[in-house]
Amino acid sequence: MTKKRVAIIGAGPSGLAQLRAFQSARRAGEEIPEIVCFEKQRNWGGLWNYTWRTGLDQNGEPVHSSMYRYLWSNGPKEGLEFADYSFDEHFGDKIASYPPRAVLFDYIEGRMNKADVRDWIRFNTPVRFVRYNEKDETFTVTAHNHDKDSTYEEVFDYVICASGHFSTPNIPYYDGFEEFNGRILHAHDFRDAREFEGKDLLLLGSSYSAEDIGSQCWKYGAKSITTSYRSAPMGFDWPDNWEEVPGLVRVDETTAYFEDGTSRDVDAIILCTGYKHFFNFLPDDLRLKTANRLATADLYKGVVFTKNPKLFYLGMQDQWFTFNMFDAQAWWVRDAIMGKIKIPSDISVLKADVTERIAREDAADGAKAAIQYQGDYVQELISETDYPSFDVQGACEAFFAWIDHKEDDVMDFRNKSYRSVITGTMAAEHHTPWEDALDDSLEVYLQSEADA
Ligand code: FAD
Ligand code: NA7
Repeated sequence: MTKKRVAIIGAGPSGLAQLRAFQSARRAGEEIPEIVCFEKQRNWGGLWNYTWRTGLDQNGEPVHSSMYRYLWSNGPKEGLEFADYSFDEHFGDKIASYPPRAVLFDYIEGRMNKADVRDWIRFNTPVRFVRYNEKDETFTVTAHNHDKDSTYEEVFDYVICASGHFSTPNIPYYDGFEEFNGRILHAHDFRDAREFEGKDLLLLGSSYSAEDIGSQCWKYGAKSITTSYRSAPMGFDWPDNWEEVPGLVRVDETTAYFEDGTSRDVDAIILCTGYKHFFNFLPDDLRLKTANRLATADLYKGVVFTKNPKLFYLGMQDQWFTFNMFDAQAWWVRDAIMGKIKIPSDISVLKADVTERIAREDAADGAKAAIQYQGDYVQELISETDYPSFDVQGACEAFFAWIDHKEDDVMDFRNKSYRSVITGTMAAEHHTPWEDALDDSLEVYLQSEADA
């Protein structure tokens, strides 16, 4: 019998979780399908693979990463730790709770190097299109090998889409944008806060990007930050030169005008207005169309595409939990593909599951209830596979404390420490408070108190 073939699209944290899931089954002596992972970038890590580029990459493809210099984890690392590869194992010593991007990239990479599956990935190879073949229930994947500059087709039995959903910017238009004298950019193209030193900045949005890019710019010397909210303010106790104002109405050459009748002169506008689930390589019958929410549309168990259960999506939810949720999903999808978990054949059962998840999310009120909702989801999936069980509730508690710490002081929460739910290790206190730590390199972050 020929081996089943599985295509994974993307080698970010979700796609890598999928590779690790299959590798762990193989290591346990199980017969696994043939795995091919297509990755458009030259390296793995997805958004965590930093690039200075914006716009188009060296191949003319849209740049994937939305991350920027000086980005530190926006939640405690104790909420995302891999259950099969602890921070202690990777770094050999305890580290602080909010590592910068390079440190988390190193951690992601460490687990994959140990799994030794890099040769399952075809780098520099975007998937151009996927077609479902009704006759033999297979998928034809068209990919572009940029090293050879050639496109080719291959046939697979299953497709797992792990291409991320924080890469294609949602870019609104406001009156006067074409007349504004300063720079207007989306968060996706933000790279270095130092560019805005001494400037008056307007940021649109009231979610993670507005909070974090505003904080970066504040830390690296912006003159003032104004954040404009559409629905509700973030409501933190901001530093003196940071103000939250209602929705933007229009701008002219130099000035932004808001719904409350106030105005501000600003030098640049950063649109922290979120991202689109964007899959231009998928036809209508295979393409997920969902809002950015915890209970996505059309995904049974949050991963199986109800309109074609041989197609899976990873990491398409809005995210409190990240790496460990991708693991929970990847182990579950592996077992579904390998026949250890049965996907109901009755589509009404799949749809009912989606409806129930949406209703339950709608009933969850506030951030802590949303965290609990997603924690319960992670728990649900891992209890159906052999993913190493861990104290998911403990991870929820770390997130609850994080929410409280942000309420207390949004410029100080990254100085807090949490206990690992995997090893029990209490995180180190970082040698330098976040506000004063201007060098975000791995080397400096990992220095001991004595060396710093
Ligand atoms: P991605 O990381 O987006 O990876 C998707 C991969 O698919 C990429 O490598 C991409 O090149 C590839 N790909 C896309 N299209 C194709 C194609 N057609 N063919 C082949 N390959 C393709 N999470 C945290 O836990 N902590 C944080 O501090 C944090 N900070 C964040 C900051 C920002 C600015 C953003 C945008 C997100 C942040 N996140 C954070 C959340 C982030 O979504 C996850 O950590 C994680 O990167 C998601 O992994 P993923 O694999 O699902 O998607
Ligand atoms: P989010 O969390 O999707 O938030 C997008 C924000 O942008 C949100 O506050 C929206 O307001 C606002 N928005 C969207 N459209 C508009 C328009 N047209 N005008 C004004 N404001 C608008 O995206 P983020 O980039 O902050 O975070 C994404 C990920 O990056 C996150 O998971 C982190 O890990 C990092 P709303 O509240 O909907 O009215």
